[in-house]
Amino acid sequence: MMDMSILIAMPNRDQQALKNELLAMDNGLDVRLWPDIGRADDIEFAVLWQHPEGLLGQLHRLRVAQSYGAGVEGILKDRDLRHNVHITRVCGSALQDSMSAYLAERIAAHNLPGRSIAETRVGLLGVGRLGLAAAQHLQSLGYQVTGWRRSAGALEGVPVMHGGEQLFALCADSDFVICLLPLTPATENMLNIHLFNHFRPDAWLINVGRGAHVVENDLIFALDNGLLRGATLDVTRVEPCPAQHPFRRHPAIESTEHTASITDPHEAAEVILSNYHNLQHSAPLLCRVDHKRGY
Ligand code: NDP
Ligand code: OXD
Repeated sequence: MMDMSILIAMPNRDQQALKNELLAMDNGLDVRLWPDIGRADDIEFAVLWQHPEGLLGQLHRLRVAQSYGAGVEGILKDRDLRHNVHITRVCGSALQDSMSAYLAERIAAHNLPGRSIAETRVGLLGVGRLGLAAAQHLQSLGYQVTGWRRSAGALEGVPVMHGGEQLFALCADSDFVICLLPLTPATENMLNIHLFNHFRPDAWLINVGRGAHVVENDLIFALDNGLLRGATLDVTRVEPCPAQHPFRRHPAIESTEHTASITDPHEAAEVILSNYHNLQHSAPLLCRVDHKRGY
């Protein structure tokens, strides 16, 4: 069997650290770091995060585009992505645990004095790998958690709702609304004035999905007009959020710098290596993404 090359193209992340992790697991790998991609036709597997424009168009033999994070919108929006390229992403306990801990911390920091944990209702939009783990963690701490998802199916141990009407009902009934959705055409701009109109005035929004889930002016209007109490934003449309942005000086907005859950290079390397071997053996890939669904 021919070995293939792995390209790491993530200009804003520590490419070398990931290469070191991969080589520590298998020192026979041919791992290339962007921009030194060598012969493009050797590359069948690419690890991408905010990858440079035009790169995918050069990789004619690419078979797997592996995101270095949980989100894949940066890969899917690339017009050079071919439909026969498998998309995979990082998933695992390090990513989940860090997200769950972040959410528990921010909820505790912003809960109302006198409201007990057992009385506190959390509405979690998106109960996939990260959302379900967070829901279970928050439940274990004693919070009342209800999830909201695309499909109608139930989830073991966590009550779930779905569909537009139920989304409004869930927000109307939640002290904290958390967005842990992937960014897709269906979820973009979903945190808008129509939704904020259904929030409780003392509700707190936590957005850890993507900045483009939020209609920014709608959020500011909603906060200024008492439709909700405040918001924690880990993600913004432009990152880092510019110093002059109105979110920066809004008294009811707390910002964190996309740090809710940061990919652990070791966990990422384990997924990448498994997928690299699975690809060679025509075995099912881990943490696959559906092109059409967008997540
Ligand atoms: P998953 O793909 O595992 O789960 C996605 C969830 O969102 C599923 O429950 C899915 O529903 C639901 N969903 C998708 N589309 C819709 C829709 N149109 N309406 C209702 N529900 C929908 O994703 P992960 O849990 O792994 O990650 C979620 C996102 O978290 C990532 O895409 C990324 O944007 C963000 N993230 C942020 C980080 C940070 O540090 N801020 C770190 C890591 C990720 P169903 O169950 O029915 O399929
Ligand atoms: C991710 C992220 O998608 O860090 O993993 O946002």
